Amino acid sequence: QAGEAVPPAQRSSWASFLKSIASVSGDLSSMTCPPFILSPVSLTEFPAYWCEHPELFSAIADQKSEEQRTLAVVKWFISTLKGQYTSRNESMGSEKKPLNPVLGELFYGKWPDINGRGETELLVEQVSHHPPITAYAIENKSKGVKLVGHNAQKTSFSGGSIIVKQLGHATLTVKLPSGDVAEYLITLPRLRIDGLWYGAPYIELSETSWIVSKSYVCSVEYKGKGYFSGKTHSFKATLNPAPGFGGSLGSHVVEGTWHTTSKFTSGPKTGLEFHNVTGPKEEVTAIGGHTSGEMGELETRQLWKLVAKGIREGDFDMASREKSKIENDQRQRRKDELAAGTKWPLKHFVHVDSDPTYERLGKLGKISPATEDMYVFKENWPPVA
Ligand code: CLR
Repeated sequence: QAGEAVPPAQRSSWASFLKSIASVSGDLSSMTCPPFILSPVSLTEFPAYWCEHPELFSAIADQKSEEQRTLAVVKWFISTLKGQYTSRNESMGSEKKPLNPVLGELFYGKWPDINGRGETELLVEQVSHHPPITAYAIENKSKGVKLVGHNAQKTSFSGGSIIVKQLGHATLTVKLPSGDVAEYLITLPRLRIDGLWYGAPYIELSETSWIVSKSYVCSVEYKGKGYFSGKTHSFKATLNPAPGFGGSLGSHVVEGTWHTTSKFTSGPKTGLEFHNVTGPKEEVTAIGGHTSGEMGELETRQLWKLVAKGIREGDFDMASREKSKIENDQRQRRKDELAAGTKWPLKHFVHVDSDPTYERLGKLGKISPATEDMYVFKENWPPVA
């Protein structure tokens, strides 16, 4: 039944929200939603999903061969999908609308050094408000593994679902004992948000994403219920040596469901388990960006504190009052900048129009578009004084 999962008092507001998304396409971030669907967490916290298994991230550095390292990268990548795309359903009952970050919003965090895996640090900055673009850097310095990327979304509406095309990409680099740096270009899957009619949205992934290095091309195909395995959240990863590496490196195919387990279905490891995320995950520890350990006013949990409290405690009047304050303050800042002829300075990133690594590696995977812009990470870590 329509709106089954929607609190009765919010059903008409949900119905008009659905009507409006059918007509507004492109950017859903600033649309007004009924309170039951609001999440108290800003999109600037989402890059933490890349490291819910810190030991898989650091293990990338411990591999002895290019083939093993590539498998470790793919395993880490697949193991992040459960958090990225199903965790709101697990923690809040359905997919929700995250808080829409303001320009310059920041999030700093870390995962501690346990069992010699090294500490991993996370830094996120909202580098554009309209359209929303989030840039991040995740680094395990002791192991020499670093992920830098940015993402944005383009949304449309089709057959009752929201279709989200992810723009942006990430580059994973690994410092090798030889002094060389291995680079892996990572692109992102397409999302379909289903269950809207009932008021219980959830994500299914579709199409193909890529992990490409100079020696391997890995495609990850995503299918939902009723496709190749018939199961929800299915994927098939195919790893093939890049042109010129055919003789020395093996091919592998892995199949399974990304929110549970998968195994090798072709190649020398056929039958062996590949990934398994049925166990616990490790949430990030948020840290204040100041050397004193305090959070600045643009740090996400400080900025949205009262809005989040309102949403969590069902005090939606307070939530919307506090949200308006933030938005008005932002409007004023942009006006002042316009009047002064200045531009908000990014703290940790520099925007450039093209990414040479993306162009070079993207070609091997026949990834389109042929070029993308990027946010170069300024290595002034740790954060602010
Ligand atoms: C952000 C980047 C992360 C993966 C990810 C997961 C969930 C996505 C989110 C991204 C972008 C914003 C998103 C969200 C799910 C719902 C939300 C598409 C891609 C939209 C804006 C809200 C739709 C509102 C309905 C739930 C009512 O690595």
